[in-house]
Formats: sequence, C-alpha cells, structure tokens
Amino acid sequence: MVLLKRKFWVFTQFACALIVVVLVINFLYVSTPTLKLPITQVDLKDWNNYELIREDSLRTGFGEHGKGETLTDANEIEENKKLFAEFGMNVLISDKISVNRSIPEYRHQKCYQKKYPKDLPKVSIIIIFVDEYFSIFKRTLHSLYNRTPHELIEEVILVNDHSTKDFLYEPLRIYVQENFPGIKFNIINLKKRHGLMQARVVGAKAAKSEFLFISEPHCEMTYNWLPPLIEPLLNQEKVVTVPIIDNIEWKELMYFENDKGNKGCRGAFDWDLEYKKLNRFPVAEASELEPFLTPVMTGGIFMIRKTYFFEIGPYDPELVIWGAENIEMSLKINLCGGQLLEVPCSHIAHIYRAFTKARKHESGIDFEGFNRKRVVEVWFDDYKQHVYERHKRRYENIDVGDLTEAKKFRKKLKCKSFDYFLKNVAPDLLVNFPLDQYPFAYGQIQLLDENVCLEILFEGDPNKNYEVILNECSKPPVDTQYLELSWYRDIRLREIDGCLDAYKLSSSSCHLSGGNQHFKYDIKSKQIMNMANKQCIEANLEDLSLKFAKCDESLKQQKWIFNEFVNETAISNWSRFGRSFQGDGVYWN
Ligand SMILES: *[C@@H]1O[C@H](CO)[C@@H](O)[C@H](O)[C@H]1NC(C)=O
Ligand SMILES: *[C@@H]1O[C@H](CO)[C@@H](O)[C@H](O)[C@H]1NC(C)=O
Ligand SMILES: *[C@@H]1O[C@H](CO)[C@@H](O)[C@H](O)[C@H]1NC(C)=O
Ligand SMILES: [Mn+2]
Repeated sequence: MVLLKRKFWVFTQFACALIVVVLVINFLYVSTPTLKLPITQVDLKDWNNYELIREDSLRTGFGEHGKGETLTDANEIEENKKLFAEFGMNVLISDKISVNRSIPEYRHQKCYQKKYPKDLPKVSIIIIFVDEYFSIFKRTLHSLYNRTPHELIEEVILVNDHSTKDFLYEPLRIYVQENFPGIKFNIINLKKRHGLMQARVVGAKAAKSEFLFISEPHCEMTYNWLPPLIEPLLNQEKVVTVPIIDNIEWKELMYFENDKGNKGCRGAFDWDLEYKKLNRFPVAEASELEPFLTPVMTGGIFMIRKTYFFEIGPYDPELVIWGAENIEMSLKINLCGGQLLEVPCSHIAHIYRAFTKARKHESGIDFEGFNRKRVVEVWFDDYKQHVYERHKRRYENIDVGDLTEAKKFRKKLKCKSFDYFLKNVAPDLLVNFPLDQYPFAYGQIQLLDENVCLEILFEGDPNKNYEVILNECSKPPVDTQYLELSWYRDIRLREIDGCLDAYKLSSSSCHLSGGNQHFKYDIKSKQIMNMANKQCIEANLEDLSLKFAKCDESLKQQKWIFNEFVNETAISNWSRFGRSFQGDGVYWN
C-alpha cells in the first residue's frame, strides 16, 4: 500500500521536467562547458558509517524507514487539526516517530563505492529557525548528530530568528546540552525578526570555520551526506554545492526519493519565478554521479566557503523575510565567476509544509512579490517584462524602493548579463519555459448553462494540495476561480502557481510534467479529460461536489466552458501547439 502510493507520487510529481526534442539535447550537450574537478593526490577514505546503517536497518516501529503514518485516536486527530493549522504539517505524527528514526536509502547504488579525501576540513553548520515545531526540529538535529562524522563538525550554530515559542529558548538550550555530547553548539537568539536571509548572514558571521553548511530546521540528514558536499570546495574558492533534496510530505511524514534513478536534476525557474526542475544534460556513465552544474538552487540548503559567501554579498540587504533570494544567489554564482554544483551522492530530506502562513509582511506588503520584483529589477535586464506581464495585478503596485546599491554590486562583481544566463547557463530554460506560451483557453471553468464554476481552495502555498470544489461563479472572477488551460496542457490558476491534479482531484504546484496534471479539452463535447486516468471531470449539482468519472458525451454534468477565451485554432489542432509530451495523450514515461 505504502509502496504503491509512493510510486504514484514519484511518477507524477518529482521527475525532472521533460526536455522536448532530442535534437535539442544533443546540441546543448555539445555547447555546455564541462566541469573540471580538482585533481587531488590525497588519501581517500570510505566515509560510510556501515555500523549505523546496519543498526538502522534493524529498527522497527512507527514511521521507521521513512514510512508514512496516520493517527487513529479521535482526540489526537482533533488536537492535530489545531496544530496543523499552525504548523502546516501533521506534527502529532512527528511526536510519535522516534527522533532517531531510520530512513530509506535513496542514494544511487554506486555512491557506496565512492571514496572521499581522508582529511576533510571541519564545517560550521548553520540552521536558521523560527517557530519550528519541537519534535520536527529535534529530528533534524538528531539526524545530523547521528549521520555526520563528528570529527567534521566544527560547531552547530542555531540562529533563532525571534521565535515566539518558549520551547525554542531555554528548553531547546537544555535539550541540546543533554542530547548531543561532544558537539559544540552556538545558539543565537535574535532580538528582532531578521528574515531568513539576514539570519543566515548573522550565522555565517559567527562561524569559526571557512566551510559553511547552511540548512533548514525541518530536515532529515541521510547517510554520508557531508563528505560529498565538501569535496568540490576543497581546492576551489567559488564553488557552491547543494545535495539532492529528497521529500518528506506533511501528511504522513513519509520519505520519498526525489527523482527516479537518483542522479539528480538541474534547477531552474519558470517565468512565474517558481523553482522548477530540468533534466540533466547527458554525460558519460562513468561520471553520472559526479557533481554537475546547475543553474538554480532551491536556496535553503547549501555549502559555501565563508569568504565567498561574503564576497558575493551575499544577499541584497533589502530583501525581506524569504523569497527570491535563491534566484539572486544562483545568478550571483553563475553569472559572476562561480559554479553552482548539485552533488548526486549527497541526499538530504526536507519536509514540505502544506502551506506557509506568512504570505504578507507585518507591514502588509506582499513580501514575496516585493523580493521577486527587486531581484528581477536588478538581474533580469530586458527580460523583466516577461515576469511582470504574467502577473500584472501582482507586480503593478509594488514599490521596490531604491536599487542603486544592489545594481552597483552587480557591476562591482563584473557579472554577465541575464541573456548570457539564458544562452549559456540554462540554454534549455527557454525550450521548457518559452516566453510566448499561448494558453489554449482561460476564464472561469463554468458548467454549461449553469452558474457554477470550478474553484481551487488555495490558501497560500503553491507547493501543497488544496481541495477543488464547485462554487457559484463570482463576477468578476476571484483569483481562485480564474483558471487557464495552459500551454503546458495543465489547468492552472492564472494568478498563482497551482494546478489541477488528478490526485484526489485537488490542486498542487504545477510540475509541468504531464501525468496527473495533463488535461485535454474537447471543444465539441465540452468535456475535460485527465490524460493520466482518462476520465472526465463531472459535477454533482446536488452537493456541489466534483469527481472523475467515465467520459460520457451525453452527460450534461460533464460539459464545461472556459467563459472568457478559447483559442479554437490551438485547441482544434491540439497536438501541434503547446508543450509536447511524447505521443500526445500518452504519459511520456
Ligand atoms: C536517539 O539516539 C541517541 C544516540 O544517538 C540516544 O542517546 C537517544 O537515547 C535516542 N533517543 C531516542 C528517543 O531513541
Ligand atoms: C489546424 O491545422 C491544420 C494544418 O495546419 C490547418 O489546415 C487547420 O486550418 C487548423 N485548424 C484550425 C481550426 O485552425
Ligand atoms: C492561438 O494559438 C496560436 C498557437 O499557439 C497562436 O499563434 C495565436 O496567436 C493564438 N491566438 C490568440 C488570439 O491568442
Ligand atoms: Mn523549508
């Protein structure tokens, strides 16, 4: 059961996005600079802790081996609901899972055979947190303690970004003191909220080592995650490494592999500035597990030298809370003389929350939009219009303030242009995320001859699943009813990153890979079919619910219209326009 479900998710959500034409790949392969790792004449060592791996393999119990779990006690379910509203994950399940739980091994088989230098430098590990749930945070720390060679830890710096929870002060200090002997902890309690980026800067300033590892407080470190991340930095100053980030979902705290084969994906963003994955460029089999260049990092988990971190800025000090700093830093690295590498033999699992509460800053501004617009203004050159025109309502009224210093800094670092980024760093970005992605149709999706519309109960986090319901059509359309059958053949919110997904007929982040999010509109029968389950969306007017049902042209409750715009040319020539998946209508995998 668990296995089945896991497969399902991997299949639909976590594969790298598809590269369209094989010819393109070949061209790109040739034109991509190959990475030269330092040739080191040093003693190598197998850093795997086989004793721990063996002990873990024998563990049994709740949530062990990364298994997903559910609550059964009615009282607990009720209490968990309250906590869920606050923390965005099922934290009572976390309380019941051991802080030392075992995890599945998703490293590629060959990673076991890899050796790393015997003499590696000690690392300052920096974790930023604000109002993190205690047992989730504890598991992060225990996994770190259990799965990191202690001789490689200079210190662990915990930066408390002005949390409001009492347990994150004295009780945390005592917990750390009692549970992690032999490791130096430095807990920094910030007197006011700094935001993620400035809190990282505070942590980095305090670091004693030249080698910094920056992480999040809701992770599970995996076997041998550290040595592979350090190695590429050894003889190079301007290299930043990121692990493969596996997923722990918020519902059952189940651990998933990130992408099939576990060889990693390249990171990118689409024109909505959402983090997206791209396929790796083909390389010889022998070097498949070597670190490879990636255009964009997710931002929360990386290793960097302290000198380099401060040399590049590291962040525009005006950026607030969180958001877009990963794009800024990725551009700084890739355009200003550095290298950003993903390291396939290092895995760290990260819990993705169901939602993120703070969309707005205390001051009421849309801080994510603010940060994005600042980064775009400074870095995107003439391409900035493509970001703005997709979300006119969002960006129009944001005043980004003074950009003089940020722009000066870009000059000082002698950074290349955004055009260079698109041509040389991520030459497949425009292939996967073209600028002129004409939608097939948009507007409200209204049941024919009825005043009811599809609505996504979107609550703020594009990465999460939200219920899709039938509701009275609002005029003018509210954002949650304003949908588009996009160039990617998905049905998405026009103003926010969220796609209709056949998984429980919910919404989730648009992954652009077809599968559960692959829909087809038949302009004659007016049916909307999901290409993964081959069923049609059907309305139930009695209780305003929706379901997937066997397609039947005679059923009125399967007939929908896009009430603002339909591109008949494009829809009636379905396979000629839009994103092509291998064999239209057939999932490409
Ligand atoms: C977790 O493991 C540590 C050893 O690393 C041990 O001291 C501790 O008691 C364990 N805690 C639990 C709750 O199993
Ligand atoms: C679909 O494409 C064909 C071939 O290019 C073209 O002849 C036809 O007019 C197109 N149909 C529509 C409705 O535009
Ligand atoms: C309809 O789609 C075609 C193909 O993508 C595009 O060339 C055309 O401009 C679109 N028409 C409108 C009105 O958007
Ligand atoms: Mn996170």
